[in-house]
Amino acid sequence: FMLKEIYEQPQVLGDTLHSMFNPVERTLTLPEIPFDLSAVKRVTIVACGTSFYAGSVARYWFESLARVPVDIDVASEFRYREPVMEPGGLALFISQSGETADTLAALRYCKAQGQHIVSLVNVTESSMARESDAILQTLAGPEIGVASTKAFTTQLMVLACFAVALGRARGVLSAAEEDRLSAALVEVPARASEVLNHDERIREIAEEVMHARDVLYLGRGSSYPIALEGALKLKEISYIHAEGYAAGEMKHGPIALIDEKVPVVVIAPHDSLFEKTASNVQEVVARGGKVVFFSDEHGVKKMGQNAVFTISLPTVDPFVAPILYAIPVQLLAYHIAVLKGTDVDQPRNLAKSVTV
Ligand code: F1P
Repeated sequence: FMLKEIYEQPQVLGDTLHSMFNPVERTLTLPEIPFDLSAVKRVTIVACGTSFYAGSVARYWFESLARVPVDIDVASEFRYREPVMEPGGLALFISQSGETADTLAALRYCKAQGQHIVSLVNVTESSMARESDAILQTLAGPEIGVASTKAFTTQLMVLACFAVALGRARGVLSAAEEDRLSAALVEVPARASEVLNHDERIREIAEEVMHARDVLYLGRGSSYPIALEGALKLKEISYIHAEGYAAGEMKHGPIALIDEKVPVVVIAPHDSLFEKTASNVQEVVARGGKVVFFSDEHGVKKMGQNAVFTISLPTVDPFVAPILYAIPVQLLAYHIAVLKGTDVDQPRNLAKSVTV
């Protein structure tokens, strides 16, 4: 199922986008939100696992495009730390299943704190959807593979549209900026198909990486949660130890782990943070780390010679890069797991939905 679901992504990303975006009039229409988005002073995002990383990307989008303060936490911490919340905030819960126990408990806590409750789910007949003031939905359909793939990228698509809508409602996005962002979103399904063309090359990279005991993933800005998600995917299905780090954190500790046996997967679209990430890559290379470099034409031209493996992904507006860069990290984990002979659809110790 996992590979099938990875390959469905261009289609379900298009379906999800078109449920919110009119390509002819180039306007974004969200499902009905029964409260005033323009009055929202704070957004709190709560989720678990891969859904938490989708929320972590959304934090960058909400802050930069809507200039709204954002809190984010994993539900298993949030629900027990009893956060202080001003009534009238927007609390956003992200869950493929809509049934994850910790996320549901966090939702109920936020409701008691007078928050407007919005859930982003794949399944609208779910507990979270029922208990929410507004529902955002991916059109990915139910996901069968335990490791989340199409749910993640479609969650990102919805969150990107929501960020634009929030920016517009708060009056911080100009019409020209909204046009640029919309154009970038419209391109995503076609660019996602192009990313899938790198599948065979990623399988070749997997043949090398599969022998590692530890793998590090690095990213900066909105690529940082993609690094975290890449590491999670690899752990979940191949049982190789992997960690994601903010690229700039390397020198604060993790760089001590680097030697010629450690593959370092770098998520580096050529955006405004690229040069900073590039200097982190040089630090890794200087210590013998084997860099797997996911970038685009510009990025590969500048830094590719430092990497052992490079993949040149389509050049896109940096806004939508996290949606596209999620796909090669899914494929890398998938191929490593298949080469190692693990059951990618039913990884040991994992349940699709954690309801207790
Ligand atoms: C959250 C989640 C999934 C993960 C695994 C366990 O589920 O952590 O991201 O792949 O299946 O549960 P959900 O709240 O998004 O349904």
